[in-house]
Amino acid sequence: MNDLERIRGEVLAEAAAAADLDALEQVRVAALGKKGRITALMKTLGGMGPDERREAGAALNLLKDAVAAALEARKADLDRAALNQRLERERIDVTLPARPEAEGRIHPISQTLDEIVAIFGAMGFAVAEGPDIEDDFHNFTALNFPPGHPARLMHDTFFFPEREGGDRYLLRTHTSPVQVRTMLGTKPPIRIIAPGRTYRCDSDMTHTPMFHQVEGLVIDEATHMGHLKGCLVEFVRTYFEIDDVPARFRPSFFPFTEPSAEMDIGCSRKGGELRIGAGSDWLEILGCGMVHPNVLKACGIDPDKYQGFAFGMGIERIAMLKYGIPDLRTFFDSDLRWLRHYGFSALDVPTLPGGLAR
Ligand code: 2U9
Repeated sequence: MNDLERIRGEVLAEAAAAADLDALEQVRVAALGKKGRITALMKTLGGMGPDERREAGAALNLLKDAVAAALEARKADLDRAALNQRLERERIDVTLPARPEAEGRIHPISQTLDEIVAIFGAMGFAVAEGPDIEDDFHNFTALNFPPGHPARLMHDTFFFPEREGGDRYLLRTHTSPVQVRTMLGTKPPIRIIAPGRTYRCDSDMTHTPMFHQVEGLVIDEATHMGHLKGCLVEFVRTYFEIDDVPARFRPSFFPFTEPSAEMDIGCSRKGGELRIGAGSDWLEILGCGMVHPNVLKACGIDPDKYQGFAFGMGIERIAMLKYGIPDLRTFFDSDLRWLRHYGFSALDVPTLPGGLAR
């Protein structure tokens, strides 16, 4: 018994003295490893009679547990100390002013997104986010895509392998699941925009497998199509910084809105150059509509009491239009010369009073 007490004292002292994780591991191996001193004592139990073994076994188990707990506690101390040391070493002063001469540029997608957030933020919209990896319910079923509906196929979905039980995760094909999650978790009134990455298995001159969307959702007891029109006309005028840009709404179809529309803005294509504003041509800019009652129901909202509108647009597309970027695929090339040309200064944060883009 005295031997066990002595071993316990020695191992605990060695653990306390271990200066780092490697030294502590050596203490553990010497005590509890395959050839450790406590393991060796455990092996002697086999040669004992039943009574002696019961008594010695219990004592050895106590010793083993005490040593394991002491090693664990010391490891937690050393881990904490290592982390503190690292935090101290990697400390940066985030209050230091940014260096204007810094060469980094803000990517046009980030800039456009910040502009969109500034515009809708001023109208009282909050930003909502959700996971890129989604399930069938949030990406399709809740949005009134019936099983087997052709619109599901049109989304060119990236699916993950089937799980036990038959269902499979997918990469969201639009940011709409964010609005579904918001409606399931919040009581109206709701006024959000949902910007983020979306994925479709499509790649050519005008499509990339990952692209960015921003969608919006307003739900309350009184919002109607007049509000949708006013909100979106205000958005395009502020975004393109043209006060009198003409706008028109054409009937369209989406499973999740009824009625649905596409919004065009006026432009001119004279001389092969696209100019947004008054002219004889139209340019499609976004899709929108009143949220379908089936969608409200699927998201736990009473369609007899609440209604509202939704809209969606591609961020690359509206960035290309505003900044004259001709080729969609260059957004994802990580070409520094392109970024120096089309990128924005880190200090030019877009605000409505300060101006959106300089
Ligand atoms: C909920 C209810 C309704 C979002 C909407 C569109 C119209 C639309 C496309 C524009 C170009 C996607 O990037 S794009 O290809 N989107 O036209 N999106 S209404 O409607 C919703 C979303 C969520 C719960």
